[in-house]
Amino acid sequence: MPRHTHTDKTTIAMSQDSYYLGFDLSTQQLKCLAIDQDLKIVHSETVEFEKDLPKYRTKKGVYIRGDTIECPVAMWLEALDLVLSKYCRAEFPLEKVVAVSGSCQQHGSVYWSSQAEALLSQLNKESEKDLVHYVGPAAFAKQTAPNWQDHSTAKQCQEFEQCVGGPENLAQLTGSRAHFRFTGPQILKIAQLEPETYEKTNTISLVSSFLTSVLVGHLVELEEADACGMNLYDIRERKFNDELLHLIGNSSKQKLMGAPMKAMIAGRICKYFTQKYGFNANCKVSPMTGDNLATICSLPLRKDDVLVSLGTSTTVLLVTDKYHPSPNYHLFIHPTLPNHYMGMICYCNGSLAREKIRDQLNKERANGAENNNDWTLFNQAVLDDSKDDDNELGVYFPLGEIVPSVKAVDKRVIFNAKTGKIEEVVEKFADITHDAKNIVESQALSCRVRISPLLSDSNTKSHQNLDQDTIVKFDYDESPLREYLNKRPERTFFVGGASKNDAVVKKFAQVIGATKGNFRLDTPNSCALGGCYKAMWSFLYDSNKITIPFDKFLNDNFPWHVMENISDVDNESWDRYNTKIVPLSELEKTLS
Ligand code: XUL
Repeated sequence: MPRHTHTDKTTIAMSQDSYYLGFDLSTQQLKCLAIDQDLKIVHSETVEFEKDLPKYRTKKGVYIRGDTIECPVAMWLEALDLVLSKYCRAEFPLEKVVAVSGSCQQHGSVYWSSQAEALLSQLNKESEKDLVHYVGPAAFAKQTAPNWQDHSTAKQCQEFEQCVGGPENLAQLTGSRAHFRFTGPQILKIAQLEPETYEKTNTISLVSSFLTSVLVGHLVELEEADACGMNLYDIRERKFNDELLHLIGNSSKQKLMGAPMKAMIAGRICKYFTQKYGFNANCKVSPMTGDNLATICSLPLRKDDVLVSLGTSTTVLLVTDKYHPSPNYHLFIHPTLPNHYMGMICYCNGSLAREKIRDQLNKERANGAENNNDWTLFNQAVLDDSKDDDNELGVYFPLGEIVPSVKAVDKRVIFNAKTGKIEEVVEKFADITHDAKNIVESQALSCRVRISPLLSDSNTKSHQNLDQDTIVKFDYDESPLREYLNKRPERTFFVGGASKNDAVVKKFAQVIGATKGNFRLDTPNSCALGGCYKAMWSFLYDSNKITIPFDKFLNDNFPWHVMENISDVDNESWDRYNTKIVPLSELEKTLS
């Protein structure tokens, strides 16, 4: 494991023309990205499952049967051959690839038969036929892998939570409460409903360890960070929880290969790939990880840095050394930084909720004229600080929300700015421009209060006129207001479609209040790129070419020119939102 050294900026002493590959095995496609030793993207190829492999008849990469959503495993094997043959067709020098890693959809599971090891071992000898020939149906006890979109495990989720005394206990143990898609409940469902399949299963992989196993030509253990997406791994103890394993069945521990892998390198790429595609026999495989985990590796994130992905929904990822789990979000072991975690908060209501207000505003102001996709009026309202709205707060959840866990609702209130108490619930504010400002503010404020317990003290002076002993409740956390007044991220990075909207990111940046800057970047490749960086750092560290930890390595070598500095640190604005914390807590208490 890396030692934390404090050397100056590193320069990487490498022979010229070394390349690193990052796979991204996601729901709809397999991408493979190559970077050079300067971290520059030099090549990319993609296989789209529905379009390029139509014989599997998937819809957007999956089979849907009611609540059950699965992917054909053989399709992934064919996609791997296809994406690498595209590299060969493009005459990319795969012999110069020093290391590979990658990103895979999280939670999905692959059920190998007792013949799997023998069949995989053929990949160490032969390459005449295709992967699906060697690793054919006989290698699997089940030909499909449950997909993260599956929601057929309500019963098993209940059993998981009951087994350890409730959602809070499960979150304390495994970093998350039970979720339909999490692999433990998925495996339990198979053990209960398909006992023959479970019996025939010798080994269970996550999608990430499946791909690593194929690349090295033998079964490898789960990657530890991705194993935190199973509701089975005791994060503090760093081992599978025996009670939960017992709930699934006695042999579940053996099927999961005992314990996850902690090594940086899983092995060398096997002969199949060297003979068929010209990889170098020394090419190292660093364990693939989950896609969100790879995403945090794609940016130079250090402890107390936050990544806000503004898409249809909003996702917040952050790096922390505080193990503070909650049933409302997820904690995973960090894939490349020892003693650190990745926090992940998933909101349902993001862009769509903002678009709804934008459309209403446009309709009202334009007298029905069609200018619906135009953000001009909305953005003016968001940045208009002349409004008399310091005592207004609104939540806008056109879809049921995950954080807080409530049904679809819109609610607007007027509060007392001194006490924070809600004075009145109102149907409407003075006009709809207030909603534009309030929706962005409350979305950002929700992020701020949820990340707060995961951040270090920032030693900033803040609002003195508030009663700092007032107890504030968000989800399962109850603490004095004081706890929220001194916790600020160092840097916030904005990605995703809506991060292109200047007003939205500016407001989020003001409310979240990073102390060392706010950045934006356009990253269509983040998962695969995280895989490339993981491959590169793991290889260099493992072969003693560098001694610095991953975060320093990436900060020193990151292509910063791709990053836009969007706004400076704004202490005054941040301070203003302190008065809205108690009212938000009070407002959320009234929702169900
Ligand atoms: C995370 C999750 C999704 C999948 C998508 O918990 O379920 O982000 O990883 O690929």
